[in-house]
Amino acid sequence: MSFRDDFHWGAATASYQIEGAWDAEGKGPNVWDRMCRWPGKVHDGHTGDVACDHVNRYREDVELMRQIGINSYRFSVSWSRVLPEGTGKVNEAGLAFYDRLIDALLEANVQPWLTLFHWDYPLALYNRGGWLNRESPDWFEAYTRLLVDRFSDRVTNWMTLNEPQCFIGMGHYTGQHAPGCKLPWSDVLLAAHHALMAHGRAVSTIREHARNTPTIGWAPVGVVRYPHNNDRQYIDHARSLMFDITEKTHWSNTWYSDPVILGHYPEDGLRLFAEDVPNFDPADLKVINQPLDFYGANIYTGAPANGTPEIDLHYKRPAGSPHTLIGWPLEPDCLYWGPYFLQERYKLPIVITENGMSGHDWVASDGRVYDYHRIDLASRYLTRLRDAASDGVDIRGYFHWSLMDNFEWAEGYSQRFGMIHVDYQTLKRTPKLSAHWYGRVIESNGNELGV
Ligand code: GCO
Repeated sequence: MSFRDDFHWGAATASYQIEGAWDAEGKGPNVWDRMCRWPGKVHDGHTGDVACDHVNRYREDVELMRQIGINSYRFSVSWSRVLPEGTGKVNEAGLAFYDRLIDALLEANVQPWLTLFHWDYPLALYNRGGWLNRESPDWFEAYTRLLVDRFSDRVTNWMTLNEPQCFIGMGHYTGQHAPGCKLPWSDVLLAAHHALMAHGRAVSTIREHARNTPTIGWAPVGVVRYPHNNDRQYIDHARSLMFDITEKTHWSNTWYSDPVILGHYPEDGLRLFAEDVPNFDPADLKVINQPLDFYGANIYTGAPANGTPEIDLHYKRPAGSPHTLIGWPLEPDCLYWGPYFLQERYKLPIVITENGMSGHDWVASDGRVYDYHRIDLASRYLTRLRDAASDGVDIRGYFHWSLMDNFEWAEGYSQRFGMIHVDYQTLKRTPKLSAHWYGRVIESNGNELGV
């Protein structure tokens, strides 16, 4: 068995990380535009002002997608580009940009997969309380409606939120990401609750108003654990490390996905967070819990479980273990067991909405980019994903993060995640060896994964 014939072979990006044109043609500022201007917050004072200049170079980028041979492209819409104040006045020039992008994708036979929110929250709404405001789900619903009315004749694949664990946890608890808040747990959980309501309202809006039958999912992230061998006890240990909430953390899978898919917050989390859990109306859970068509999983790494309590959440690897430039350990098994456990718990088809690595990639003197590490990593991870598919996990697609090098949030441009190299001075694009390799993988529908 291999991947399905209709497998979605894709690459992913996000608006703030690639678009640039930060104040062009009526776009309003977002929380990242602001945070990049605070000294010390982003590596070397980098900003997304220009990024990959994708707003002006999208045609070239779509042409590169066509050349690589991907059939699906995951991107996000910049909320404040289409609604400069987050609500109310519509910026036609912003919508027109996404019209052009979507049309170019369809012309190139690349299916658009649209993420509604990948972290670039409108500053005007942040100034009204942001995710802490009980009205924030209404704002998100109105924004969703605008996109559905405009794009659902051509877009059928929708994702609501990207990684609530990050924009809530790192944005509102640790403060490393925009909007840069360090709030007490009670506020963090309230912001999370509103974001989950926004998700639910968006799903209902898409279902109700899309012109073509939509396929709807979301793209959370979370801890992935795998058994160190296939003994029942290790499998059970890995599952419990992946799903049980035993300490206060914003990385939990279940705190976010249980309400969304199972309709309730997890008991262990409720006990642990106790008085910090917001006093919400039980009817909120009905809003949050909407049927989904797939579970989008962003998976980069994981850790083993071998049944001994010391291999707990804070597993330390032996010295010298392989890891990527950003420091994430090479763990191909996470692309078998992550989807396996997620499907077992949530009973939804799985789409890998992100997977990839950052490396020390540069253009060699012969003009090529020799990113053998990325090829090796993707080959090993895809092999395990294919094993999962053969063993019956319903895997619908794989989106490599990222199509091209881009602005890696607090790390600025120091981390290159792309299959296409971007020279940030000239904005020249150079497909890396991995892009050529990925094209061959796609041609063989994942049967040829050799390096
Ligand atoms: C995330 C985001 C992406 C990142 C990528 C690499 O997972 O943090 O979805 O925007 O750039 O994951 O860190």
